[in-house]
Amino acid sequence: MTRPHTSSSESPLMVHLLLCCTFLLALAAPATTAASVPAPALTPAKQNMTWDVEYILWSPDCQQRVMIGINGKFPGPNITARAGETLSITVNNKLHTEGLVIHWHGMRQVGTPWADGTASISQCAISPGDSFTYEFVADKPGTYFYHGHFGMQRAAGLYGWLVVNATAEQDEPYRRDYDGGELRMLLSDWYHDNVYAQAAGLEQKYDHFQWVGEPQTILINGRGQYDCMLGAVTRFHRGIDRRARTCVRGKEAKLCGDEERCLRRSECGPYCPQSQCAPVVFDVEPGRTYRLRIASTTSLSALNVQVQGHDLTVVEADGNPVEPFTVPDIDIYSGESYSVLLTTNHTPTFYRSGSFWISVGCIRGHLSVSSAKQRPSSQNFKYQ
Ligand SMILES: [Cu+2]
Repeated sequence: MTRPHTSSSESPLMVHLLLCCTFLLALAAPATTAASVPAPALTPAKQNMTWDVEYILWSPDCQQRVMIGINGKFPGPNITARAGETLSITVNNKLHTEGLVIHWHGMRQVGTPWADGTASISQCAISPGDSFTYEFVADKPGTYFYHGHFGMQRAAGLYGWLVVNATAEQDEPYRRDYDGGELRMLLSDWYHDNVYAQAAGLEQKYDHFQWVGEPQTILINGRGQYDCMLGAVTRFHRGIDRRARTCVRGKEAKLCGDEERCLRRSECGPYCPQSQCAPVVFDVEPGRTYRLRIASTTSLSALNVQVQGHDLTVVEADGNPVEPFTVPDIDIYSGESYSVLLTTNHTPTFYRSGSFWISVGCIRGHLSVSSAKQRPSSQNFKYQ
């Protein structure tokens, strides 16, 4: 494999990346560890699922749009399988006006090429009102995802995780190198123009290939905050604001539940944790190593991922173990996936009282002089 391009956090490139970034907060040492995925329990040899695929109204970046959801939600259900397990997924096309297929990105489909989910190649698209059952063996451990593979349905939100864990007999070489559990980041680019407008611009007979432009928001696990730039973090604007009780849920400000702590992202929010566009927070403990799975379902955007103050050791790429190597940040292109190990090796005080940002930004092919002179806004951060 090719070693990913890396860049110093002080470089002009990084300055520019920060300008188009979506940010995600990594917090330390609260009581809960809800975002950490525990070691999976043993699962039966076959999983059966039934999915209704339909249009939904959703606010992935706090702006409501029409999306394609599964069983009423976006992103689609997480699939976590054990290697060798059979997955049987019945897909009901409730889109009414368009065909549908679902592709299992990275699955080898040994003996089941008909289940690959590529329209007009391995199958005819599922007609509106019809159903189709995909059945295949998730045979190889690794970090994968699934997505719509008809028209631009993936860009409309039709995707989700497909993670295959190794069995006890299959020794992933890095299995014993992390003790903190798993964290997951499924990345995508989100455009406010709907996918039909995007497709029309690309395909129109005259003056074709008009691209919709840069995405309005980068989504992390299906969530982003439109038009929210990273700003100064002050004592009263920490990632989790325990004082605020009135939070943004969708377009409206509402009281969060008694058990909920509001989430704040710099000058945006605060958000109820249950909001569709609440910032993603990973609760971590100091002195542990986590396996962070990263995958990109973007339409076009190449992304750069950096965890403030933490190096990343790459151990898996596209379902294949790699010779571990450590980088300050990692580029990820559409369709790629990685596992990186992240060690929370700062002093425990940092994690108890402060927070670290994870930045996910678009990689661009040029720099302007003016932006290169600006300092990254993350320089304003203080741990308090
Ligand atoms: Cu794919």
